[in-house]
Amino acid sequence: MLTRIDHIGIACHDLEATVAFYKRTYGFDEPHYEVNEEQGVREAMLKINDTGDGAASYLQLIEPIREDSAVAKWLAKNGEGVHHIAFGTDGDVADEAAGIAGKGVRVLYEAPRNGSMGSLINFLHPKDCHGVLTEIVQKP
Ligand code: CMX
Ligand code: CO
Repeated sequence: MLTRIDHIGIACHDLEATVAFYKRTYGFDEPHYEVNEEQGVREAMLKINDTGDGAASYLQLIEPIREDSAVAKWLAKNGEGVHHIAFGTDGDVADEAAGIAGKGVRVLYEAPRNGSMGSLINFLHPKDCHGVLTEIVQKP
């Protein structure tokens, strides 16, 4: 079952400058930084709040580390802004994705891949989700 907004993914050109904006403007604490080579991004997870299922909600600021990454392509076309939303599941992300695929929505990966902070993730195609790139997240 989907139990929370795990994060909102925001694409940016300059991760440090964007983190500084969020800290200065809203008073966010220092984020968790991570590089996800497979996804081709460097990211900062800014915690918004803990959630009732024992996880939390974040802003995920993402900066491309490769020109051929999905985020670099998206930034070149759209400029900075909201790139995807991510729902958290309290169950197994593979089961969640299989259930959604059974409703005719394209799931992008055959098997879950590695996301932030040890999570397992998959994505749903934006063209099957009314224009929203949607990520499903299972916390470790
Ligand atoms: N939100 C909404 N629509 C999007 C989109 C997005 N983020 N990215 C692409 N699209 C739309 C495009 O506008 C385009 O629509 P039109 O045909 O109407 O112009 C269509 O989808 C195809 O887009 P494209 O630019 O040709 O890009 P690709 O098909 O090569 O890739 C996608 C699209 C979703 C398959 C690819 O971005 C992907 O694999 N995404 C999942 C991985 C990812 O985004 N990783 C970064 C985040 C990592 C993390 O969260 O940890
Ligand atoms: Co994400």
